[in-house]
Amino acid sequence: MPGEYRFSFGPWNIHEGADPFGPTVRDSIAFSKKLKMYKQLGFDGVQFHDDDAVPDMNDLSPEQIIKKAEEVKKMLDDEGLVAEFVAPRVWEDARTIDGAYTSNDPACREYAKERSRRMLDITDALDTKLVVLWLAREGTYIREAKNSKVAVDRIVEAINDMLTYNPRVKIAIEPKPNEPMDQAYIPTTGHALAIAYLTSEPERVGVNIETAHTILAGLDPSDEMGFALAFNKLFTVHLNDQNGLKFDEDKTFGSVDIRRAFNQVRLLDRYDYGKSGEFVGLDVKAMRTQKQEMATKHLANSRMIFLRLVELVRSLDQDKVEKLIVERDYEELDMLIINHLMGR
Ligand code: GLO
Ligand code: MG
Repeated sequence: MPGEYRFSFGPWNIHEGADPFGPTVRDSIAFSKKLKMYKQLGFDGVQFHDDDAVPDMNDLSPEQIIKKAEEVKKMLDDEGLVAEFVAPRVWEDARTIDGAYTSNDPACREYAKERSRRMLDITDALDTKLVVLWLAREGTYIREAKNSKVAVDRIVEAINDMLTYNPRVKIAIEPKPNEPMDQAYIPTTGHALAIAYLTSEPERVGVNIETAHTILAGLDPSDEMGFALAFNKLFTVHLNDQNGLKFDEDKTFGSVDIRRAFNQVRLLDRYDYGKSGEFVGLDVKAMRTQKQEMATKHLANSRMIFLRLVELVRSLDQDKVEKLIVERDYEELDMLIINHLMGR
């Protein structure tokens, strides 16, 4: 039944609207106020960057960080929410300008590893067992700047360090082919899963597949998800949409290509995604034009579109689909799907 899915988003999905060409256009909303919006919008899970939970954590001792994170856990409990994952934000500090785990400077790499250990303390304090690794600056602007073989060795080494430091967590790598870098080292699901098998504990490393990132890589999101499912590695998802090859748009799920969204939901629903506790995670941004009081519609709408697509997936005449596949009449199958999506 639609409604059995649990949804999550990160506090950065309610944002002020700044882009590379213009300033903020909406007021900041305090984290505690954002938390109050989750249930109202139909969400149960909160995705965290480490410093969403513990701002200015670089200025705090490990003990202070844990204490602050425990306070945040209490805030979640009070709202009836749970933390879905924690991600180390290792792309804003001056020491990660040239990459975090793949920086050419050993002192900078050590900073990134140390910060990741603090992130893993926060993961325990928030009582989640999932880490997301978006490897934002692990890439180059020019090929000559780094050694791509060594970069992979270093990413594996950093992941091994995390696996050893906190044996309770699983790590979901979030591949993305570009932005902010010209070329990222882990651009696709295939790359992420190959990395998983180089680590010391492959069964603890999987992926977070983001719709827009797969499209930026010229791939199909549902096929990428199918690939990860075949390896039992789809630890979580970042659903959204993307209009072609341009900057990472993080549009409302299904708002560009409803059929592409239908196929993602169809696959997730068919393979019981969510039954082992996985969240339907969103990573969506409101349009910059949206006024303050209307700047959460992208979240409620993405969730609603997902649930309506679950209904469409389940009401599709599967016998007809099978028959057309046997007859190899894909023109008719095409029409069947289009008619179904058009409510005919
Ligand atoms: C950016 C990513 C980013 C991550 C988030 C969690 O393109 O999608 O939003 O998902 O920082 O690590
Ligand atoms: Mg994302």
